[in-house]
Amino acid sequence: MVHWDDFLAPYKQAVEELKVKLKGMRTQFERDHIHSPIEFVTGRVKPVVSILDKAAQKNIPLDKLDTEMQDIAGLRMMCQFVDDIRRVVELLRNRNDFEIVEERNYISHKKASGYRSYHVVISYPVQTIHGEKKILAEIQIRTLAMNFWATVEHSLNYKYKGQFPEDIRLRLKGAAEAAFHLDEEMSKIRHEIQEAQRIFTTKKDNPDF
Ligand code: 0O2
Repeated sequence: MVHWDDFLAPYKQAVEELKVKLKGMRTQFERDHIHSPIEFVTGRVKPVVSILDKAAQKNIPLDKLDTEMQDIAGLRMMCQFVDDIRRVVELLRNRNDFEIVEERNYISHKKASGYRSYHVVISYPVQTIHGEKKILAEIQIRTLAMNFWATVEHSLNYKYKGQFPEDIRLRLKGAAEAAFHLDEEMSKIRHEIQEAQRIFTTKKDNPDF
């Protein structure tokens, strides 16, 4: 039997710590007045019902959750532009407070569902009163458009339990293509957008400017 409060405690601690660290990266870009490749960061610990569902679906024994379920601790880093994703991944690779154990590129290899995102699985050392415990966490890095699509698809998936009616399936496919197109268009006018954002930020910080 899993004692969920005890089992999830280091995951909760890891998510809280990683949220502070990853949000801190954005703050550093802002302080240096450089375009931040990170728009915002979220984090969550997978709810117990979702852990149980996924374990059943993937035949993961409950005593192997810590090694075989990589996204009990989950972080998301949202970017404005597709190119920013590469920069964020580089920044993660250069850190020495965790180890990257796996990377999955669902951007160059999008999933059949239309899902696009870059996943980095890390081994993160949590300091506890009983010593250090390394836990797995998954960081999903995606653009705002990818995130919008994934959030909507996730809700519909939950509603229809993966069995989408044909019209919804087709609309989601079309929406995934539209999100891809939006990312491409935004990339093309990236410099214009960033220039406008720089002027806006300077004006906000210094109204006399
Ligand atoms: P939740 O509610 O986000 O926690 P698999 O389940 O085999 O596809 P695996 O091996 O766990 O995937 O690793 P993967 O694909 O790197 O990560 C799974 C997570 O990625 C999912 O977690 C989602 O967050 C996201 N994801 C993967 N595929 C899709 C997709 O087609 N649509 C959406 N919206 N999200 C996706 P969970 O456990 O599904 O759910």
